[in-house]
Amino acid sequence: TQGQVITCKAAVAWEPNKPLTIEDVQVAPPQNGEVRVQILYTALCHTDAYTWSGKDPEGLFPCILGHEAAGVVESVGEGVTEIQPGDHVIPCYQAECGECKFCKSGKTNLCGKVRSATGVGVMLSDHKSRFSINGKPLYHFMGTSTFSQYTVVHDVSVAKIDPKAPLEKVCLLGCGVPTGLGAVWNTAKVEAGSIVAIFGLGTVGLAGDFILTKNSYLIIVNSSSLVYLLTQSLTTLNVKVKEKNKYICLLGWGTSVIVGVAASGQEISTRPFQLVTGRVWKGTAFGGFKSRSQVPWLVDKYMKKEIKVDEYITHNLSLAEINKAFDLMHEGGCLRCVLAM
Ligand code: AHE
Ligand code: ZN
Ligand code: ZN
Repeated sequence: TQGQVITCKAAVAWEPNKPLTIEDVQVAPPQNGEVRVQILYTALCHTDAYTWSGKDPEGLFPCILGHEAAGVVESVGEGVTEIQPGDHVIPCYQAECGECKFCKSGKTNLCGKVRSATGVGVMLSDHKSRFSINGKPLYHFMGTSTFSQYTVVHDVSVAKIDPKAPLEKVCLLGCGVPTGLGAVWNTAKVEAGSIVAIFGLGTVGLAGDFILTKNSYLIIVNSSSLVYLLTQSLTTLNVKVKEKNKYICLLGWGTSVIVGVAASGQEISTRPFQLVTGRVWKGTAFGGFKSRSQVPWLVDKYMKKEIKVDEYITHNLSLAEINKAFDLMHEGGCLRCVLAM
């Protein structure tokens, strides 16, 4: 298949809120600096639902959604040196090129190399899509598009992992679990003995909860009721709830960390007094983890049983059942649903 167009199944989002349809799509060979990956397992995250809903200002249709997955490299384009066919990988929506001013700063996990292309649903080298149906292009999503049996990603957006790791589990290390862990470890830098409140107990919130209970006091806070809290993912919390968590920050150094997405036009605000008095208000993307260097490290931690992953998987379905998987997610009794491709 190397160098050839692959026809495979993918779930296509034709327009906002219209059920996804499983289609035969054509996946072009990887170009310079690109990798074609056979996706074996993908999970769903609320951000997929958010973009599907039409509320994402960067949302483009028709597209192939999906960004929390694991698979095996099928082929690589020219100039790709660090990844080979057969490597086990996790696609990463946050790239790490190691060379841009952001990567070199040592201050952030954000990378500037491919973001301008991934934000408009295309590949960097020629600003085109590698996906099509009978010649009609489909947009990429978050540089990952994992709701397809084959996808093409930038080489800077793919983490090579231990081939012994179970792909049907570690696919979760592509988004939700690292976001929760990293919000605590990297962004809030929670110290032993801290008092911490988590708003929302989806996969992201629970991932933070799990590591916090070891060394801190955890309060579970929600505006309405515990039932609501236990059935909502952090990503879906509205901006009013996101805003509220600053009010409980401790004077002097209390820190509020914002995670997840909000619809186009929605904003958060605060009285200057909150910041003048030393409260810190920040956010985190992918928990502050550098993707290519730290996702393999998270996989190793999972293999050593130092972090949990299996516990977040409440449902297993197939790609053909993807609309049902979205329904489950909205019903609330589901943390992560993993689809076998
Ligand atoms: N397109 C959205 C932005 C979406 C967003 O903020 N995404 C998060 C990850 S959500 C994972 O479930 C993120 O890390 N963003 C960093 C980045 O570079 O996109 C919008 O609102 O415009
Ligand atoms: Zn996500
Ligand atoms: Zn970079």
